[in-house]
Amino acid sequence: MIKEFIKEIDEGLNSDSKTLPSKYLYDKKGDELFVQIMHLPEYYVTRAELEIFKEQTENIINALQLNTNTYFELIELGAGDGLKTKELLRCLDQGNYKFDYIPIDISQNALDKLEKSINDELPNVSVKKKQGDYFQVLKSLKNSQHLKVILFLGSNLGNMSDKIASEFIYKLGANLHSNDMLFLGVDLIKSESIVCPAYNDSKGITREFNLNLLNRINIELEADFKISNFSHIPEYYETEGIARSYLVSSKDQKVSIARIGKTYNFVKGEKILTEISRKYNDEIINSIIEDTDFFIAKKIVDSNNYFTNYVLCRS
Ligand code: AVI
Repeated sequence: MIKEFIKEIDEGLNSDSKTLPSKYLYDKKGDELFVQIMHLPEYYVTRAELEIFKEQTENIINALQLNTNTYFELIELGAGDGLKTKELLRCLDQGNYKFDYIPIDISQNALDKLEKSINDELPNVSVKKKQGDYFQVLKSLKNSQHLKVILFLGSNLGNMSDKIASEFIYKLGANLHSNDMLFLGVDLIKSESIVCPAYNDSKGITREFNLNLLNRINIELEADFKISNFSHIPEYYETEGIARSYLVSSKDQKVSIARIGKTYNFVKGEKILTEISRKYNDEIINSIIEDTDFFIAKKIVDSNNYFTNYVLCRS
């Protein structure tokens, strides 16, 4: 794990346009800050998808073509706090659907917390948590011939480039059978006036979330980043539809990373790309799934037209 961290940080800081992989934003502190982000008034993303799960639960079940006679496995990639999923689980439970809920996550702690809260709130729902890498777990589940419905929510796809997203969806399809479903939640392209504040909130939580990456490198790789010498600067243009978060060096400076044994130079104004958050429309989703085994069967949109949950069917 640490070897990969070292390698990826070194590669990112050595490249002509510096980058740091966004997956490293999520250490313990980063996880806590992201929970705060999800509750921020400016961060509409979580609220918009929650509205779909709350207000259109029956619609979701119909769009997925679930019926009470056919057992299915409801598999969620990334455990999260389950707030949205619990709305669906409640409705499936009340409707006497036959299913197991299988959350997959790399974090055992996140899974344990989620399982406990579902057991408390929905004691009839069977939770079969699986810790590990998404694709390894899906591979192990492939042997069962039961219908599978995969949930990949929260516009997590948006943190991947379109090429990686396409490969990701292709790999999901390779681990499924014909007629299995992927319920994919994505943020839609919208104006700068709505997206920009979501990545630059007035309380500065997103700023802290981004800068925490440098803190993490300081602690885990014994680096000497001076946090006050970097600013959080997000950019988004509606014409392109991609929010990018940068850390920008406010002066010429050198940073040493002891665990790598190297020093890196930063010039004043130099940017480090730490995260992309892609926003979508039908055309982009269609081009992403073009070379995969999925087609769009249905889509559900929130009342503001901010967010879409696509029902993708495995052909
Ligand atoms: C997890 N992911 C979908 C969030 C997003 O909107 O890209 C992460 C995030 N970064 C800053 N704010 C939220």
